[in-house]
Amino acid sequence: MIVKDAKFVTSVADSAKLLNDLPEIAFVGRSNVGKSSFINCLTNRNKLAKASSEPGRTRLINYFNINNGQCYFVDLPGYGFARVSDAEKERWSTLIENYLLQSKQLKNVFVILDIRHQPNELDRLMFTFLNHYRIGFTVIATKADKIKKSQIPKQVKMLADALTLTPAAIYPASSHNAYGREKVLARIEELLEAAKLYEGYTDDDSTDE
Ligand SMILES: Nc1nc2c(ncn2[C@@H]2O[C@H](COP(=O)(O)OP(=O)(O)OP(=O)(O)O)[C@@H](O)[C@H]2O)c(=O)[nH]1
Ligand SMILES: [Mg+2]
Repeated sequence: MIVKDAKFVTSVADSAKLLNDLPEIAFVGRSNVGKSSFINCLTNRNKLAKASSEPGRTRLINYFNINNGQCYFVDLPGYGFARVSDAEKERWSTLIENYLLQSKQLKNVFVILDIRHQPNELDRLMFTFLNHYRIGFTVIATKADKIKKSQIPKQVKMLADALTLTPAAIYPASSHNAYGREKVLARIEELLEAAKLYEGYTDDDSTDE
């Protein structure tokens, strides 16, 4: 996929107002792991999604229209941010959960992890949730610029072992130097194409009645 155009569309605080007119790729992960930065990296737009060194920056579901209708990238609030009230935590997790279960056009969830660290308890819960509801996902190991290039395969293997995945299923990346960007964009293209094929089988748009 070549991102030629990316536009913010809307922020949604209520799962009754989810969009459903384009295929969606959603970005989830721990608070401050780099979800919004990764969307900016993929779209090559510095300030499209609001990123911040303060955790808890993204508080709503943000939709970005990619290439004038090819798909939405959906930026979600992070999980596991300690310094918000229990009520706010509950609101965010309900919003994330409702989004993942109710969005009609969700094609794949990109789970963003920090390449330096083992998945934590909340990351594991997320994978259990996605597996349980059979929601397809892709693992992105970001902040790869924070380690030596020679260490990347070792860290990818560490994450793959922790998640019982094959290392090939994990995409190392960096939003700061765009490492891994092209492979992730190719993956998105593949997912969108596969979703189209699948729709071709399920939609009855045949002309011979
Ligand atoms: N070195 C490095 N820093 C990164 C990378 N990606 C994000 N960051 C930094 O990590 C911090 C958090 O980035 P965000 O993109 O706001 O993270 P987020 O996951 O959207 O955070 P919330 O919306 O609060 O959940 C910022 O200070 C970013 O500059 C990366 O690939 N490399
Ligand atoms: Mg964010």
